[in-house]
Amino acid sequence: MQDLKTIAGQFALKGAAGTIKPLGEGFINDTYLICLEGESEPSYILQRKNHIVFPDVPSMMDNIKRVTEHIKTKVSDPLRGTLTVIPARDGKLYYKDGDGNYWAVCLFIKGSRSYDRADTPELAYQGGLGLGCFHKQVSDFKEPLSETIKGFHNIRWRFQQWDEAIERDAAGRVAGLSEEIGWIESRRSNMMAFWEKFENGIIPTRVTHNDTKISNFLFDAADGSLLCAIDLDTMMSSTMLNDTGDALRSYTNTGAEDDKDLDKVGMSMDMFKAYMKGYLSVMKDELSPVEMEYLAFSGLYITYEQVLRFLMDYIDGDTYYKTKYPEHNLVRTHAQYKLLTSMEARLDEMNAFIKSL
Ligand code: ADP
Ligand code: GN1
Ligand code: MG
Repeated sequence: MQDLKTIAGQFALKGAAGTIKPLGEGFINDTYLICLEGESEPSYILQRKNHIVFPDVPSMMDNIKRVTEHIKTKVSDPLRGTLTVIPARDGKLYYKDGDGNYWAVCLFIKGSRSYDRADTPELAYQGGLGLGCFHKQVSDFKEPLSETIKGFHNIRWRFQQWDEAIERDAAGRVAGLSEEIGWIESRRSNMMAFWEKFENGIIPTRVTHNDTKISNFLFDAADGSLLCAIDLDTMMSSTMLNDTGDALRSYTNTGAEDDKDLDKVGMSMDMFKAYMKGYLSVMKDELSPVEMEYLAFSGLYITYEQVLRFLMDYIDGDTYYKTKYPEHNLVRTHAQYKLLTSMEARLDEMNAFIKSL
């Protein structure tokens, strides 16, 4: 791999790159902070985009550029209200190095911070507001977006991958996982029934983010208020319920996504209420009755899908998600399953709260 300074030098930066340091805990891309020479504050974010996961990086960057330009026309501060893509010196939105790696740069949003978990209802409220604002900003974006990952939240496609993974049993782990596989199979028809409503057009198609965990939003470091949605690689056309679902999976969890202590994992109604208040304060009048009806269920859907994806990756021998230790994907599976059962137990309560709003 070329050295990072040479790679950064391919982009139209406002000076020479000084220090470049790794950042973050993302499971898919590699992220770095670029400080310009002589400066100690970062000015840019450099990312190596995982082109196995995202097979068409140029189209993905084109999605991001077009949607962020659209959002910029709607926010009071275009440099902090969304990402700003910095092109390469040849005008492309990415740079492909000699080893076939794809790189992209965006402006570092100064005075921002992100969180790994929501521990106050105020933060959950801001997060809900953030997703609501994002959905509203893109609601009149009518141009087609390319599908950056095939069937990303399409459970019909995920079941096809799942059946193939079980059949392949690449890591020889299937025999020891009958309980976990049962968790998936016992809910299969219920989850398919939901997705069929989207396939049949009963649930509408919108521009969606698809990776709305808390760390993919930036907040103002000074006052905690919402700035913008980031990590826009998975933006595609789908149902907004993917986004509320993934957000509920993330914001309402009282433990970590990969908590080994299952007693810590569960769904917090307080965070749920705060998140929904924030989200619906922007989106209430935009949603169709069927979207409203499935708002609470969306958390179950995406958490279920996440259990399936972590378990499937474990069955495949850990080829998709970055892992820190050999059983990591199985630990994630158990923690997300605990969260799922906790959500299931609170579904009626969640629905009642949404009605009350
Ligand atoms: P990954 O795909 O690895 O999850 P992200 O795009 O989510 O990468 O970035 C990882 C982290 O880097 C974010 O959670 C956030 O803390 C920080 N970050 C990313 N982009 C920016 C930006 N433009 N300005 C400031 N911080 C950023
Ligand atoms: C991945 O890239 P990152 O870390 O924001 C994954 C999400 C999962 C998430 C689980 C492209 O998100 O779908 O929900 O991990 N992104 C992709 O934490 O697969
Ligand atoms: Mg991220």
